[in-house]
Amino acid sequence: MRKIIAAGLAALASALPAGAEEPVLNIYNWSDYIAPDTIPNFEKETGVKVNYDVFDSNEVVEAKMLTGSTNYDIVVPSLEFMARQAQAGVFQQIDKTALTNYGNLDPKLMAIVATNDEGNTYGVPYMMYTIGIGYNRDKVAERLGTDTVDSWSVLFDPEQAAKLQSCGIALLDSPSEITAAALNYLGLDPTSEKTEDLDAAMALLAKLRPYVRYFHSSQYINDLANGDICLTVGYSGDILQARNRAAEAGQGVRVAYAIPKEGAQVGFDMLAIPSDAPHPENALKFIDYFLRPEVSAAISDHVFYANANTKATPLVAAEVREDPGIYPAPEVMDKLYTARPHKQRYDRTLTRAWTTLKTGQ
Ligand code: N2P
Repeated sequence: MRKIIAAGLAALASALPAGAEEPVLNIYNWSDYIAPDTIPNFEKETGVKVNYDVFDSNEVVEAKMLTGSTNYDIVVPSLEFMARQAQAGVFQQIDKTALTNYGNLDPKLMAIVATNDEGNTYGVPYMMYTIGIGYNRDKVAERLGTDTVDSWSVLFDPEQAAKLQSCGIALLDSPSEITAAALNYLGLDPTSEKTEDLDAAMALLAKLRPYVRYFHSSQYINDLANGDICLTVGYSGDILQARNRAAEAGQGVRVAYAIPKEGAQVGFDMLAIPSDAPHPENALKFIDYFLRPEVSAAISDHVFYANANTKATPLVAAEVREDPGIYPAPEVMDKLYTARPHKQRYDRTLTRAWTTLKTGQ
């Protein structure tokens, strides 16, 4: 039996044109980050079978990528993480000549991306996000006397955080992003790697720590939607998905998203192809498919994140395109900061400090 299968496979392999890839594509993307028909439509059109895995943390992806041999063809790290991994040789250069829709990308956003990926060499922007505050309007109003949050002080002022403890505060399990928010609140450079700045950020977070129910980077979507927590630091679109789920459930839970007035992080998640990807041609095929305006627009409509495709913008549903939490106004954009790739040594120190913060030891 095994021999027959082997012979069959050999016949199949020789039937494929020389150099052609088997029709398979292995994608590793963030959870809650794609439209339901994106993959099925691609499979139908190309005959390529997609294996789709998800994650919710850059740190987890980075550990895997640096170990190598992941078998993935497309991974979607955030830009500053992709940049670091690219320096370590993890990704191959994007063959832009294979991407007929590359010209749809917004030159202004591509210039911002290029500050961390010189020449836009290693990645194609998938979606843009901000990191802000998601909250339950009524539970916050009961405790703080207003149903509108506009400042990081709801967290970083221990008196306010203490009042919200009973209804549940969550934080992203993301050392880089939460520390940057703390640095920014303190008026320090959110990309600082100075020891004294990290100490100050950790001291601020330590004051908040007793009031935090959990650290997790995706669970808050359901918890906010169900009213099980009342405040989280999270990713823009995920919080807006929570708002949407809450509205659909019709139980009267009102969720809102705030980009606080002190500023917040803006970032890009990047489609990147590992150096050892088994199916790099199929990866490019998928990226080019994604760059079609209607494909990018359908994803934005579903996940509430902005894409970087100018031709897609008019196709995005008005309620999404006009939501300032998804496509921030220019004056808000001016207050946002981007992250930079960490140096190895800082990264180790940060990871240690983060573990200490979470476990209290
Ligand atoms: C998707 C989260 C993507 C934004 N759930 C964070 N990179």
